[in-house]
Parts: sequence; structure tokens; C-alpha cells
Amino acid sequence: MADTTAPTLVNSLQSTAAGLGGTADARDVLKLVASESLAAVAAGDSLRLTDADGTTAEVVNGTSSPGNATFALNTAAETVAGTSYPAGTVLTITLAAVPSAVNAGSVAGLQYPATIADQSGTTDVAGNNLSLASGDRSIS
Ligand SMILES: [Ca+2]
Ligand SMILES: [Ca+2]
Repeated sequence: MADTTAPTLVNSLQSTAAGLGGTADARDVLKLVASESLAAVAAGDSLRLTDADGTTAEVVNGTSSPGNATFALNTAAETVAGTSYPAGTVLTITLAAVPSAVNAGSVAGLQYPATIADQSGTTDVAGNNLSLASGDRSIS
């Protein structure tokens, strides 16, 4: 039977805070745990994030413009916040630069907690897009 169920996020958090502690910038590391195995990452996969003051910014997988981060899927079981998750379900995003602002907001920069508002390119192995209609969309 074909898998038509969209993956959701069961946990989203910041695992490493680099640079400014409350602001998204280079070398911050984010972990997004999916409800099922995800398909391989690709250059251009992106997340659109918002914060409380109205900043909207994009994190894009890739080392050349518009890329500003590295996305990686775990290849073995990985423990996040005390729970072990199987291979292919933990997406680690390491920021290489300040996320690209789409809308500046009233306070410059993307502050935590940031909410995942939209995404492109992240699917399960059957190609169902990651759903942000439910699940843990808040990164703090
Ligand atoms: Ca930071
Ligand atoms: Ca802001």
C-alpha cells in the first residue's frame, strides 16, 4: 500500500547556540526530528522561519548562494533531548551564515524561539511533503 501520510515534526530544537545566544547566526545547529524516515537532502532544500517581532528569514541548504546552511540526515540512530530516533529521521541544520531575511521585522535578525512557517524540499521517502499543519514547529 502506498504511503500517503505526510511526515510531521515530533521535536524541533536548537542543539548548539553559537554567536549571539538568542539570535540565529553562523554555526548555530538546529535539530528537526521527523515522524518517519525522510528522503535524502538536496541543495536548495529550505525552511522559512518567523519570529515574534515579525522577522521572516530563510535557511537554505547549500554552500553557494542562496545556500546558507548545511542540511544532513542521521545515518544511524541518534539521541535528541534524551530520546533515540532511528536513522533518517533527524535532520541536522548547521547555519553557515545569518538566515536570509525576507522581511526584516521590528527587531533585526531572527530571534529564538523561531517558528517553522513553511518549507521546500523536505519529504518522506515516498515523496510526501513535510507537513507543518501540526507537530513541533517551534525552535528554541
Ligand atoms: Ca546564535
Ligand atoms: Ca527579529
